[in-house]
Amino acid sequence: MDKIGVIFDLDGVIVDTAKYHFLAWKKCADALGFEFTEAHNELLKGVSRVRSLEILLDIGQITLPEAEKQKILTSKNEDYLAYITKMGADEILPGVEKLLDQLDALGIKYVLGSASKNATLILNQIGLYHRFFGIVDGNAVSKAKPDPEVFLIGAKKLKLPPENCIVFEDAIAGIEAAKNARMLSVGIGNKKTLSAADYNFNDLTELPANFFKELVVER
Ligand code: B16
Ligand code: MG
Repeated sequence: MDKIGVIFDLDGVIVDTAKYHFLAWKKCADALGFEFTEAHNELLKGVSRVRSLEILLDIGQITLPEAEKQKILTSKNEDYLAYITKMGADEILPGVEKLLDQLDALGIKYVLGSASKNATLILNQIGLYHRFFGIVDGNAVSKAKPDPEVFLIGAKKLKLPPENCIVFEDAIAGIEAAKNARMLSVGIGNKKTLSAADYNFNDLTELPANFFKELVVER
């Protein structure tokens, strides 16, 4: 029976920080004089900060010099930090703690695999940092999802071959990254949007109690 490990995305799986990214990016768009909607915000999920700004500027059909872009990136992150430093354990998404308890009981290790450079801060804010066997975040990677780099580093931390890792993701780019890493993927959120995933659930509360036991037996 092969050992398995789990890699969790952060935003959209463990917490909903997309709402804070939205508020911070909307402030940038307001200052630049164009509308930025929640539908636009969907395009930024799972995408790096720098890429998010490129998408935002495309939406506003604005071209800016590099120095201006750097200023926006800094002020956006300051605004975002103001939101996330107020976060607490009450913002952990439903089903997360029960799932981590289940993994602990089964002796299955888990790491974080997130595009966010603020992942450690967020996990500390919600009191879950100490539970992860390792953290792979936006500071550790040079290539963004759908490149598999973030998850392949996660597999190394778990000391497991990629084929023995299961990724929980809420973004299309994240599911693609898991596929590119040759890992099993669990899509959390809209089943149609995440149809490329091996398994789909609307949220973690829907995960069957025997999900991992059956996976271990199957492999
Ligand atoms: P930061 P994830 C991603 O987190 C977010 O989904 C995405 O919207 C954000 O742009 C990215 O982190 C970078 O975040 O500005 O904090 O470095 O879903 O990969 O956990
Ligand atoms: Mg995500």
